[in-house]
Amino acid sequence: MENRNLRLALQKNGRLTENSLQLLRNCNLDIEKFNDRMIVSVRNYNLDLLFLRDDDIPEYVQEGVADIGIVGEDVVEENKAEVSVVKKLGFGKCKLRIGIPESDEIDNIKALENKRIATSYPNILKKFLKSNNLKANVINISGSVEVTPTLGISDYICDLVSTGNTLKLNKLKSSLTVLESEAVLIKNKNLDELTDKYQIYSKLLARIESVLNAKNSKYLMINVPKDSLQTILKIIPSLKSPTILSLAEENLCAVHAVIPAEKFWEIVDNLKEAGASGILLLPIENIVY
Ligand code: PRT
Ligand code: ZN
Repeated sequence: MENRNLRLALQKNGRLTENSLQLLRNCNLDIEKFNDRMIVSVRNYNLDLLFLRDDDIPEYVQEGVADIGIVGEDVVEENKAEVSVVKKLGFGKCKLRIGIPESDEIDNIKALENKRIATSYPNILKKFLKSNNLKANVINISGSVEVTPTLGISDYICDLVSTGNTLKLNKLKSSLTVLESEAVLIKNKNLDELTDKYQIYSKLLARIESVLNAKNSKYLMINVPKDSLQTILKIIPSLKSPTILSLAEENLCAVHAVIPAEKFWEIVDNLKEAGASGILLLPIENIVY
C-alpha cells in the first residue's frame, strides 16, 4: 500500500539543519532520534523527514520523492527546479554578491563587462548578466571561490555573503547584490488537493504560519492612568484592537496588545513618558488568524 505519510526533505548536516528542526519542534512535532538515518518519522504527525544534501532537495521535491522541503532560495534558483515556493521561513538569510579586490571600485554594473567571475552559482549569475545585457566570463568553481582572485584565476567572484568575514579574510569586499536568499518551504507542484496527503500538508502549513506569526509578535501588558489612555493607545502599534481592562485602583486601567516584536524598544520610552507603568512584554507561542 502506498505510504500515506507526507514526506519533508531537509538539510542533513549544514547551516539550515538546526533552524529547520527547531521550526518543526515549535510546530509541536515530536521527532524520533535520528542517529545518522536518512528517513526519520515524526511520532505525533503523519510526517516522515528525509535528510539530504541541500543541493538535492529541490530535485527530490520536483520529482515527488519528497512532497515538501526546506532549502535556501539560492539553491532552488540555481537548480532551476520546477517546484512551488510556498513560504519564506525567516532564517538562513544571506546575499549572493559580487566580491571584488579591496583596492577596486565598482560604481556601475557595466564594470562587470568582460570580467572573469568565479562562482558556484553559474546559472543565477548568467541570468543576472543576461538581464543586464552584459557579457562576462563565468567560471564555475565548486568550493573556495574566495581564493580565486588571489590565484589569478578570476577578476571577481560571485558568492554568498552573510557577515562578510570570508571576503575580508581574502582581501575582497562586496559590491553588487545578485540575489537575496533565505530558507523557504517548497512543495511538489503535483501534490493533489483531493488527497489525504494534501490535508496533512495544509494542516502542517497552518502550524508553520502560526509559529512564524508568533515569532514576529509579542504580547504587551501595561497599566495606564485613565486620563492618558487615548495618548497611549496612539503610541501602541497594535496588530489588532487592544484589550482594555478595569483595575481595582479606580484611576488606572490595563491595556493588553499584540505588537510587532521589533517595535517594542522604539515605543517603550514614549509609553513611560505618557505615564504607563508595570510594563510587561511576553513571548507568544502561536497566533492563529
Ligand atoms: O552539505 P550540503 O551540500 O548540504 O551543505 P552546503 O555546504 O552546500 O551548504 P551550507 O550548509 O553551507 O549552506 C546552506 C544554505 O545556507 C545556503 O544554501 C544558503 O541558503 C544559506 N546560507 C546563509 C549560507 C550562508 N548564509 C553563508 N554565509 N550559505 C553559505 N555561506 C558561506 C558562503 O558560501 C561563504 O563561503 O559562508 C561564507 C561567507 O560567510 P560570511 O559570514 O563570512 O560572509
Ligand atoms: Zn550543498
